[in-house]
Amino acid sequence: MKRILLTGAALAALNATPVFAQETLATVEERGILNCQVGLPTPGFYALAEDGTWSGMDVDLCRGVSAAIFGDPDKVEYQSVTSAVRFTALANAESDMLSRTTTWTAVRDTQLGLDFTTVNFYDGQGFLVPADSGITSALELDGGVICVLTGTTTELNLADYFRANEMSFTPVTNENVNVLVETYLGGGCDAYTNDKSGLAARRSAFPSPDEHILLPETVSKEPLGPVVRQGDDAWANLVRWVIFGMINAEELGVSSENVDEMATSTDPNIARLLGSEGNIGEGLGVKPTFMIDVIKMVGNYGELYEKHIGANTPIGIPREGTLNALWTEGGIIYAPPFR
Ligand SMILES: N[C@@H](CCC(=O)N[C@@H](CS)C(=O)NCC(=O)O)C(=O)O
Repeated sequence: MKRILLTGAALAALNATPVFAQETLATVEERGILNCQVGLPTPGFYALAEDGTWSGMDVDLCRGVSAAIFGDPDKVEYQSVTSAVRFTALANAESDMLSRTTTWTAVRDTQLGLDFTTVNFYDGQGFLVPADSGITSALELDGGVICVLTGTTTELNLADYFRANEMSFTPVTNENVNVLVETYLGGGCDAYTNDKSGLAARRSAFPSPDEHILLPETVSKEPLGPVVRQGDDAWANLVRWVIFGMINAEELGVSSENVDEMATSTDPNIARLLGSEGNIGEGLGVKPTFMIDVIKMVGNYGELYEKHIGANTPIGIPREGTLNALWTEGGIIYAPPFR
């Protein structure tokens, strides 16, 4: 009996390994829909409106891939799952890509059967506290109760940071970010910790955002980016080069506003990006002018940033002078060339 059970488990494990290698694009085209995994609705990154439409920085990467494949940014079905189950859901092929503030780490990249494509936002972990708590530094949180999301790098860094600083803490954990935020707002913990972008996003939806402050410390590196299943390099390339295309577009001054005029540009870098010269699309399984659709229908990297999370949005994450500025402006947003 035991042997039979073991055999069953082994078979289940075998079935879970990707039999989809090199077939994702064909599967998506045949289905006519891109299955894109996001998290529980989060302002700025993957926000859900009352009418059921999704929007945000990470959602626009799904839309960009959809535009590249279908010439339509909205052939996407969004799958909203918690951080704790995101990798299993992707590995089981419930989605074609995951685009939801996920940190690229060695273990995730090498031990889960997954592949990180690139980084679309450089972040770091911070702490949010009530302004009237009087706390001004994370080093004052010794002995505190900290709200932290299960299944995240946040959980691991929290333990590292307190241990490194010889401080103690009591974690309050939950898989559901909404439950955790309610706990924090109800006074159930002294601080809420997450990626700083995530804290800004959540705070923007608080009843009184001004009553909460972000402490100055950044306690980790959180390079966030989309993830695909390992074993389909062509698919990983497509996701990666759509994002590289959005970054190159910003660098070259090509936006959703001017892309039609730019399509006839004689600048060789622009001509290759927009497909009037060469055929980068061929190696990706899409048409030569795929980036025209992506930029026209979704936008360049800078447009996405300003629209969803920039200084003039309720999320209000400044870009200038940060890692997320273009490399030509002192940041590290840099894409390899289209050639
Ligand atoms: N970057 C971390 C955590 C990312 C994370 O989960 N971010 C926030 C952004 S607010 C979140 O709560 N997302 C909603 C969810 O968990 O579904 C990781 O990859 O483990």
